[in-house]
Amino acid sequence: MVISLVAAAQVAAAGKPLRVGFAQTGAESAWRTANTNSMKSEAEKRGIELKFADGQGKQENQIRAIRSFVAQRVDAIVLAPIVETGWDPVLREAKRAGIPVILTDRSIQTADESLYVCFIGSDFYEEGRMAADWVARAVNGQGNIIELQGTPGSAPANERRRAFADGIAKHPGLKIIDSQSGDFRRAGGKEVMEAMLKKHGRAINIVYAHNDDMALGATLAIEEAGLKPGRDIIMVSIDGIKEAIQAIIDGRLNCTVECNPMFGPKVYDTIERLKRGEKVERKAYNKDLLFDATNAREMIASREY
Ligand code: GZL
Repeated sequence: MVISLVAAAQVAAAGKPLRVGFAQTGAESAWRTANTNSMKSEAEKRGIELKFADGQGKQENQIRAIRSFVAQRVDAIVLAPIVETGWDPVLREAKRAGIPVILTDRSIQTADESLYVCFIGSDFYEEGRMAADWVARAVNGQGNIIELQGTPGSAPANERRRAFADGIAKHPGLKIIDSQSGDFRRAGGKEVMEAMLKKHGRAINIVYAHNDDMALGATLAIEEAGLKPGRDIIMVSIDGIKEAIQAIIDGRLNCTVECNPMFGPKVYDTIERLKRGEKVERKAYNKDLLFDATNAREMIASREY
């Protein structure tokens, strides 16, 4: 029986490891480190050839990496886009090369929905809403809030800001008196909090940080100012890293909303389904929990990141 060239190529390809290009945002936070580790360790476990590119916090580095993955003709491209806009030209190059693109962690704004196959990550708006509801209940709807924003232009910063503002709008006694970006970095959270304490002093009742690293950095500034984070100033953030849950147990943080980064398995399952010609969900949201003094002790032992 004569096997066609295409069939022979498919048979040959069937034996070769999957080759995946991953353009990661950077290494700005403990969350990001856990996310990178999940993608790398799961690829190793499955024998997937992962070509990893650290964007180092710059969109142009991620764009360069995607072009390199297209040139290497990988089987799939995974992108955790640092910001929401400016991706159409390079994603059109991947589309022309017939290479599927999967967005993980953060989404993009585009008029051409065909430029990526699906999004896998968390619902940032829901996280911001959960944080706002927790604050409203904790302080009976009264208090001045300092907001530490994530990376300007990023989906998590945009959505968590919008959701939190929508959430506290129902409580006229809650007011965001100042808001500035700490770029999701611990040092950024500390620096911004130092400036906010100088500017607003004891008028600050609550800190809402878009991620735990900035919140933990802010606690250092609050302590250096002779105040007790978690008591003199209520501390609420997002990510759910183990260090933040420990800070809740220690009374230095009050609440963190999970944003689970361990989605390597889900990403590779999706790619393997695509290679088998199966349809995949357009958006696959991770389930996010909330941690505070009522559950931090019982939950910390089971935390993976
Ligand atoms: C959220 C992710 C954010 C985290 C930060 O999915 O994009 O970026 O909340 C990380 O810790 O830096």
